[in-house]
Amino acid sequence: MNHNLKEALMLYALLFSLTACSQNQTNTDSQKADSTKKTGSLLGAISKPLILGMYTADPSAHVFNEKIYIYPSHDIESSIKEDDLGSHFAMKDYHIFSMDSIGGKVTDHGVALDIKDIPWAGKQLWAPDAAYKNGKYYLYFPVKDKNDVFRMGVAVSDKPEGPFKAEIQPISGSYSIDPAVFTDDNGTSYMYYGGIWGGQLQRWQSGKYEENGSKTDLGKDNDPAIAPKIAKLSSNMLTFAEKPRDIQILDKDGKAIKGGNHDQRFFEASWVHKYKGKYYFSYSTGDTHLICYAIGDNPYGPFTYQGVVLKPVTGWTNHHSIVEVKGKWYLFYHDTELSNGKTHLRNIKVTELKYDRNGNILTIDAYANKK
Ligand code: FUB
Repeated sequence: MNHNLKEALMLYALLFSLTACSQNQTNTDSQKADSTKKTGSLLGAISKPLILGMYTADPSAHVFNEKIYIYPSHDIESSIKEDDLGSHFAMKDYHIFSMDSIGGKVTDHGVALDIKDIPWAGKQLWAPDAAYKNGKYYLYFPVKDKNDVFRMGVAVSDKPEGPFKAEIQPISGSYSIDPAVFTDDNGTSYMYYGGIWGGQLQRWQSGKYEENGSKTDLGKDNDPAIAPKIAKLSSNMLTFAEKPRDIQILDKDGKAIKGGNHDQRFFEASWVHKYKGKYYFSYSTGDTHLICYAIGDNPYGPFTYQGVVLKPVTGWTNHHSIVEVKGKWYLFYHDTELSNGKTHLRNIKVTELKYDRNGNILTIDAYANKK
């Protein structure tokens, strides 16, 4: 064999074995994120994807038993055409992940809940959250029922990583998407929720689901924006303890943010955390792709708009959680680095979140390293 050809073949064999090796290490799922594709190469990205073996999104992070647990959506390729209602987000199960520390190894605990084990579910398992009370863990999830109406479900486990067993009915009186459960220092838990457009919240404004209601919030620029919802949870964590109430988001003059203010109005992805005695309500602005926050003095608000937590990330959606780990604060978020920009194939990431001395969150640019 010609010497040059032999060298070329050896190089090819070496490259092939390196690629195969990296695939064996990372691809554990049938919906494979192509981990050989430019991981970490997104221009200026400040963080790398936490999970390479599957697509993950909407990360809700919590510390349970001194470990970090992440409850994300599990994105899959459904081949459903992209539309404004998010039909292309056709997820079917949840995996739960844990880490001993930020930057440490991420463990995939496998399928924690499958849509086929939720008796009332139709399709689209969207962004979940989790909570702990009295020795049990609760997984809250939105899914369309068999009539294509989003409802909130709850599933229970003895362990934070599951597997979880779903209750046989949705939470009575629940609707729309993106549950986020915050437990205050006195042990009372509240569910924050809602999402407009595909999340259907605009169809519930009369108190009942309007099947032929508007697909968006557009065209009502001078009205107060559609409000996210809050409901206290009962002590068994399985039902609402009260009729859901509106959450008011006000501007600095105390006026309700208007529907036309797309840089500040609520779209989806509620999250609440407490910092120095104040309640921080953060959320996505959807079509302007920001994560913003507003501060209040109690869990119900009103919350006064403060600013931007996270600038737009690659892909249409922006969805996050904020959690304290060993005295430092972290933002869990997602972008579309692994799929090279496919909106419905996302990957979760984490970065440190900092406050100034007045408690303002310092805005994060997920691609700040490009400067
Ligand atoms: O993952 C499906 C949906 O996309 C979530 O429920 C929204 O918050 C958006 O991230």
